[in-house]
Amino acid sequence: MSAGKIVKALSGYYYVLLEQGGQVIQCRARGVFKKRGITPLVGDHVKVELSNDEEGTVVEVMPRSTFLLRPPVANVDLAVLVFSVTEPALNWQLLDKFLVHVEHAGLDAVICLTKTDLANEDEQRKLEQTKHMYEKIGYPVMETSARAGTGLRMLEEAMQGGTAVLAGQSGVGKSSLINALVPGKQMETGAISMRLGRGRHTTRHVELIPLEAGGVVADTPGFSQLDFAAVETEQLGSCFREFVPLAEHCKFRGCLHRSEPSCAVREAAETGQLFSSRYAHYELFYDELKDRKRRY
Ligand SMILES: Nc1nc2c(ncn2[C@@H]2O[C@H](COP(=O)(O)OP(=O)(O)OP(=O)(O)O)[C@@H](O)[C@H]2O)c(=O)[nH]1
Ligand SMILES: [Mg+2]
Ligand SMILES: [Zn+2]
Repeated sequence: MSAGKIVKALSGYYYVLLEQGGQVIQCRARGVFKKRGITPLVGDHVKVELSNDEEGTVVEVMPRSTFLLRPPVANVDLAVLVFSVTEPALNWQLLDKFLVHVEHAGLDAVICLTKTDLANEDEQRKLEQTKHMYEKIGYPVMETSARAGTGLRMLEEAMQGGTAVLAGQSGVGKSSLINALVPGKQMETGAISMRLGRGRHTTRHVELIPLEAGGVVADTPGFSQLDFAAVETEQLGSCFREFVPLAEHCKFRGCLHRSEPSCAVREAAETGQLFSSRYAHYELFYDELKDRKRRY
């Protein structure tokens, strides 16, 4: 048996980078995983049984430090939430939803705004508002353009040394960022009109790519729909970073920050100490979670 790490998953195959020797082996996963409801993920540390020099079977998945199901990756330290300033338009509601997922999974996050070369005046204003708001909340915000080659070093610095994942809607420019960052790497990228016309996503697999500065980054398929699979209503407040210190002053422990008396979070929202969109999205997601529970 050999130890390795899954660096790519595609069409039912797992590509495992062996710890010893450094070659990549094409593997199937042992059938028993499916029965147990375990899906090996890119980033997983695994044990493989080799059939020959090029093929093997994943027989064991080692415990994970972190994992995300959307995009599907394990053992990631940093989520880079990629949002373009245009095509598709920057959407704070979706950004807050991504942040809930990432906080819930216990990952660090940075926000990467892309395609800054395309921003018109309105979009430039929105970009600046976004930067102001999310940096105040505590997330680094980077401005990049793969086309113009700007902001890339800062992004690389944020990712270097660990395992990062690029997450974001289809067409925001995740693969283009990788191509601009990693010499010699050419991920497939897709023109917007074609993709939307056919409803297709350009990247369809997750892949770990080594960075020159050290560390790895995962390119992932884009998505726009995201549900709160694993989040409980009681946990939602703690996924809004800036609510956490306020919540200590709520009268009731386990306060849900909706209609409880003496709720420090709601009071902060009412007096303008919280960004209004953040509290509005909290309410929206809360109702979505409640609704989901009712349907079961
Ligand atoms: N002008 C401009 N266009 C960009 C930039 N980055 C990406 N694009 C274009 O946006 C389109 C989508 O880019 P991709 O890199 O394929 O987007 P993606 O996020 O990887 O999309 P999926 O793989 O479907 O998730 C392509 O036509 C790119 O050329 C940028 O910084 N500026
Ligand atoms: Mg892509
Ligand atoms: Zn409260």
